[in-house]
Amino acid sequence: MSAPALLPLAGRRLPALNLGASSFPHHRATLRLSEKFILLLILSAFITLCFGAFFFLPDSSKHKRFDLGLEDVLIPHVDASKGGKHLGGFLIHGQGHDEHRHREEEERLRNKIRADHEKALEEAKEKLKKSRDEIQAEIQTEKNKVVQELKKKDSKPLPPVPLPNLIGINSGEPADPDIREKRNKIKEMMKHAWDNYRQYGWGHNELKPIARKGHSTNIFGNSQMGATIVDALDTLYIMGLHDEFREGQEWIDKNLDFSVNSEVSVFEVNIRFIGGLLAAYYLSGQEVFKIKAVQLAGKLLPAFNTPTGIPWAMVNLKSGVGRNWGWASAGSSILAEFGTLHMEFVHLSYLTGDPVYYNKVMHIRKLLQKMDRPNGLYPNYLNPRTGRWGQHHTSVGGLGDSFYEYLLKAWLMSDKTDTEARKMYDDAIEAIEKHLIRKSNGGLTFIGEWKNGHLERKMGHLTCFAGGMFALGADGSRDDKAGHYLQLGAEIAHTCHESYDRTTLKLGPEAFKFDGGVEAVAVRQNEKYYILRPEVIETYWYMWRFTHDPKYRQWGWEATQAIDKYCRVSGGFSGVKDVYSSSPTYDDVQQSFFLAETLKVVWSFFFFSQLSGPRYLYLLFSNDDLLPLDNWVFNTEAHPLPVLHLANTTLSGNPAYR
Ligand code: DMJ
Repeated sequence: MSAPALLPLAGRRLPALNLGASSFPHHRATLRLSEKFILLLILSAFITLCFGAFFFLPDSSKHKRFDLGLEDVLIPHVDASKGGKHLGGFLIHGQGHDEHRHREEEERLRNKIRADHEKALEEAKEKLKKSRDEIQAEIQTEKNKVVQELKKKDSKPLPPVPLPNLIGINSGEPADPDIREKRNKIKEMMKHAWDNYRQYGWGHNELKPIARKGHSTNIFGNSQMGATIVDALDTLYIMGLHDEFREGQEWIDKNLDFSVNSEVSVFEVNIRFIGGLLAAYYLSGQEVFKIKAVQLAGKLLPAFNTPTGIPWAMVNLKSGVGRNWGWASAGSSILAEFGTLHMEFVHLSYLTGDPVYYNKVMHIRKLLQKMDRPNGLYPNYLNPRTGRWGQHHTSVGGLGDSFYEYLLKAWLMSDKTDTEARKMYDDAIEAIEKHLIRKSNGGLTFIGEWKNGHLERKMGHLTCFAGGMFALGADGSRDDKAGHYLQLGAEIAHTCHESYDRTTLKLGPEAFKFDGGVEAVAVRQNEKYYILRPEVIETYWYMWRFTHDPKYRQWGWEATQAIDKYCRVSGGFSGVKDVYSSSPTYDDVQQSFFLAETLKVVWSFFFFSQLSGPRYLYLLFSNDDLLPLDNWVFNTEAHPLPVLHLANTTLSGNPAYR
C-alpha cells in the first residue's frame, strides 16, 4: 500500500469517526470499527516514520559550522587521498562511503567522549577534596609554566654580529689628585641619585626625592617601566659601579615587560630605553639588553602605520594604536620626535639583520628631502595624514633640536659614509645661521625661534646643546669652515654660561630673552626653573674636547657644584622652580636624564685631553681614552653607540654583509 492511496481514504472517513455508533445500523458499525483499526495502524506507522526521520536525518547545525570556515577546529581528520572530509564521524562529501567504518568511527568517538567526561568528573571530585589554597597554588604553577614558555620563546638568541671595536671603556684612574677628587665627587653624586631611587622608587620610572616615592609622567604611559634603571645603566658601567649595574640588569631581565596596555612616547622610549639598552649591550656584551631592545622596537613599529609613514608621537604598546599630541598643530607629528630615531634604528637593523628598522627611518628622510622648506628651514610640525607642514615654527631648541643633531650623528655613526645625511645637516645649519642666529646688543650670540615669519629673540636651555653640535660638526663642514663652526660653538657656550652666571643659584633657566634691555635672563616666572638638564654642560664638554681650553672644564665643575649645593636633598636630586631665588623651592622630580646625561658628561670631562673629535658631567672629568669620538657617537640621551665602520649598503640587514 502506498501512502497516496491511503491519505484520501483517511480524509474522507475521518468526520464519520466522530459520530456516535448508536446513530448507525449494526453491520455498518462493524465495518466502521475495522476501518478505524486500519486507520489507527496507518497513523501509528506514519508517526513512527516521522519520529525516525527526526533522529536519523543529518544534523544541519553541523553543516552551518563547516560553512563558517572553522574546518581546522572542527574537522578532526581530512583524508586527502579520498577527497572526503569527515566531521565528527559523518562524511560531509567525497566518495567511498564505508558504512561499517563510519559506525566504528562513531563508536570510537562516543567512547572517547564518555571516557573524557568520566575523567573530568574524577578530576573535579579530586579538586573538591583540595583546599582553596592548594587549588590556587596549582593555578599559579600552571600560570608560571605558561609565562616561562612564553619567555623562552621571546628570548631566542639573535644571530651574532661582529662587535665593533670597543675602544675606551676601561680606562684607569687619572694620576692628578685634583682630577681624581673631582671624579670621586661626581661618582658619589651618582651613588646618591641611584641609591635613593633604589630605596624609594625602584621599578618606577623616576623618583620623587622629597616625597620619597616613585614618579612618572605621560611620556612613559601608565606603567612602571623602570626608566631610571635603563637610562642609568651605561653611566653606572662607565663609572665602574658594577654591583649597581648588575642590580639593574637583574631587574630588566626579570621585570621589564613591554606587553603592557600603556600609551608611551615613541621618541622618549626610543632615546631612553632603546638607546639605553643598546649602549648597555655594547658596553657589557650582555645579550639580555639586545633582546629587550629588539622586543621593544617591535612594539614601536605600529606607530609608523600612518598614511605617510611619519610615525605617531604616541603608541599603545599592547594594541599598537597610535595618535598625536592634541596641542601639536592640529595633531601633527613633531620634527624632533620623528627625526630622532635614526641612530637607534640603524643599530637595530645591524644587530638583527632585519632591514625593517632601517627602512622606516630612511623613508622619513626621503620624505623630508622631497618637501619644500620655507626659507630652507624645517618647520617643527608635520601632519602624518597629509604629509604637509603644520604651523611654520622652527626651533633649534624644543620640538626641533635633536633632528639636526641626528643628521650630523648619522654621518658620524656611519664612519662618515652617509654623505646624504651630512648634506642635509649642512643645508639646515646654513639656513639656521642665516635666519635664526643673531647677536644681542650686549654682544651675545643667540639662537632665536622662527614663528610665522618673525624671529622670537628667546633661547631655550635645550637650544644650548647646539654649541656642542656646531663644534662636533666643524670637521668635515662645507667649504672647510671648521674654524667658523668651532667659533660659533664657543660663542653659544659663552652665551649659555652667561645664562647660568646671571642667576642667583648659578644654574640656568629654562628659557631666556634678548629683548627690551634683557640679556640672557628669564622674564616669565614659568621659565625660571632648572630641571637637572644637561645641554649647557654638554656644550662645555664638546668645547673642552675640541679646544682644551681649561675654562670649559672650570665651567663644568662650577655647574656640578651648583647642582650639588642647590638640587641635592637627602632623598636624591631635585629640580628647582626659580634659579633667581635665594630660597628655591623644589619640583620634587629626579629626572632619569640626570643619571643618563648630566652626570655622565661631567664624569667624562676628566677623561679627554687630546684635541680629538664631542655630551657631559662625568665625561667632563675623565682622560681622553674614555669612549673616543672616532669610535663612539652619543645618542641624544648621551647613550654611546659605536661607529659602524660599514658602507650604507651593509645596513640593509643582508647577513652576507654583516
Ligand atoms: C633629554 O631627554 C634629551 O637630551 C632630549 O634630546 C631633550 N632633552 C632631554 C634633557 O633635557
